[in-house]
Amino acid sequence: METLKALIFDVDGTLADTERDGHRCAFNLAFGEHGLEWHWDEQTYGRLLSVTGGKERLRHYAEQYDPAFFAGRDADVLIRALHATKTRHYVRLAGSGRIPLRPGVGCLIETAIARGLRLAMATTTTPENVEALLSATLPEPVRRRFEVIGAGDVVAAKKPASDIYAWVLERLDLPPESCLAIEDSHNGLQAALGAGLRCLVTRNDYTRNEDFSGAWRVVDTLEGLAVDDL
Ligand code: XBP
Ligand code: MG
Repeated sequence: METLKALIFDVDGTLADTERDGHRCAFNLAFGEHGLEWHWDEQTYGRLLSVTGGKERLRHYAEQYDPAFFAGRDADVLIRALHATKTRHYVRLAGSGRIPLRPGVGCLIETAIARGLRLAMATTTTPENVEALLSATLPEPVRRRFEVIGAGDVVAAKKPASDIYAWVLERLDLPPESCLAIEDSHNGLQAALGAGLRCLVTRNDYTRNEDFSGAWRVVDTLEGLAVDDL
């Protein structure tokens, strides 16, 4: 096995339970602000997570459950406006510090830095969201160590497509064999595997029963994980 040189972290569901406690709440606040009677409870949102990307998820929901929403209007404009409101709410929620890192995440990041590993992120979410979450949860000298952050629409095809990992690997200028991806979901795992990466999966309440075939290891928490074992 090649020497490990970098860790590439997914954000949502991996660093923190942002889906349930952040994105879902922000979507619901946006629905209220736009006068929509939509509401995504925890269970409904769990099902909607199979569609990655907030704009893509909104479009899917409207097409499936409220097709009249688009009648005679420009769907792209509507989705973009709704999503911009959602992002504003998410940034405020995440920025307030009420979404903590999952257990073991901060420690793993700090130990990785101490061992000289390079750090990056590969996520489907909007860049402002990453910035808000990191600012509220990690000290600035630690945040600075993430040298590549691949987020949102920098690639056309979101996870489970491997494009975002390919984008990050290219900027790290490293082959996939010398990196480890850390993901929480089936879609994220597929994206990492598609880019040739070894992938550690840290499951959460939303993803516990998903198919993680092909993962290097599957754990329920990053707590107690030794960098030397990666
Ligand atoms: C995360 C997502 C994101 C968030 C919403 O997937 O699917 O879409 O739910 O973010 P992953 P935006 O953890 O696999 O990267 O609304 O900013 O798109
Ligand atoms: Mg995720």
